[in-house]
Amino acid sequence: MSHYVVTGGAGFIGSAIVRRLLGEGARKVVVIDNLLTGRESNLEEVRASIDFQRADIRRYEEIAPLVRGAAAVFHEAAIPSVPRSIEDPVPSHEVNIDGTFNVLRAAREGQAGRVVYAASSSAYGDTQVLPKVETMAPHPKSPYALQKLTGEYYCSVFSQVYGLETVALRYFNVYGPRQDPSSPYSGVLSLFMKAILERRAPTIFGDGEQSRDFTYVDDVAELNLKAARAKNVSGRTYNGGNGGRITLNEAWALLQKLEGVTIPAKYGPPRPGDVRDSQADIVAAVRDLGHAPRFSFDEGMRRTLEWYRQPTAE
Ligand code: UD2
Repeated sequence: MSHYVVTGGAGFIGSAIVRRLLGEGARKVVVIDNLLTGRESNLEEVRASIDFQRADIRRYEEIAPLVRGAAAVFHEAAIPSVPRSIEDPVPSHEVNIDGTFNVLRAAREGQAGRVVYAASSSAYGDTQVLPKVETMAPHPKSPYALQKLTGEYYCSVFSQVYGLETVALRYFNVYGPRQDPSSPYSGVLSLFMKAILERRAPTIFGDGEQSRDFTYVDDVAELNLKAARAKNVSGRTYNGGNGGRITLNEAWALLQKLEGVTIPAKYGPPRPGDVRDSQADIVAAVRDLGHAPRFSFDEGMRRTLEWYRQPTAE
């Protein structure tokens, strides 16, 4: 029986893909995760339905037998974060570039069906024009952005020269339940959620007028499944965003409104490697993959806040 593989399947986005696959009736889902940032608790309610393998994508021999013959591989395992990659570039280089190469090699040698790769909107860097379209030249501003872009190029080259089916999805600041707020490198909205529930001021780096196309995790999981099925897209890269644009000041204001509190944010210096504005043009993803994001920012934030409010969250 052919199976699905989700690398980083115990992580925030990977576990959402696992749940979506099972929801669609997938009978065998193999999760590859080294639990560096992933957590088994993210898979708690589906634990009995999956094959969890604690393995590291940096070690080809660990992952090759697991990937062999897969119907599709969703490659989510990564060390994210722009500032982490600046402060400590070696681990993210090894995981994001060497690890991605290993996954592609394992898929090719093991004759897997298709690799859907978690790329990043950071590849664009600062562009003159918004929204950002896939035809724009990339301008990575950090090791992380470059590493994720390199993965895209590897996907495209494996498609061209080896005939491996690949699709890269440039995620745009994904947020939602299960995003881990426990590290200074965590996604900003998870840090905002934790701060508001603890009635603390968050720190905003810069003036807070930088903007992001915050994309709800279930919309990204759905897009992954569509990308695994779409026809005539091999080797291509698509924006996996929502299409909107919210400033950090707006996001913090919304959380204060939802909680009925007034807590002015603290402001610190701008963060090195930061992109100023980010917004996805989703025309190509809608046309070729059937992308159809369902969650408005308000709705996604409400759902996410409810999740963080649970005593078992984190
Ligand atoms: C980048 C990518 C995103 C994804 C992510 C993975 C862009 C535009 N986006 O997200 O697609 O690949 O990397 O890590 O490149 N901030 C604060 N206070 C905090 C933490 C963050 O103000 O306590 C700011 C930060 O300076 C930035 C914004 O919030 O301007 C978003 O930061 P982030 O780390 O959540 O995500 P970002 O945009 O680096």
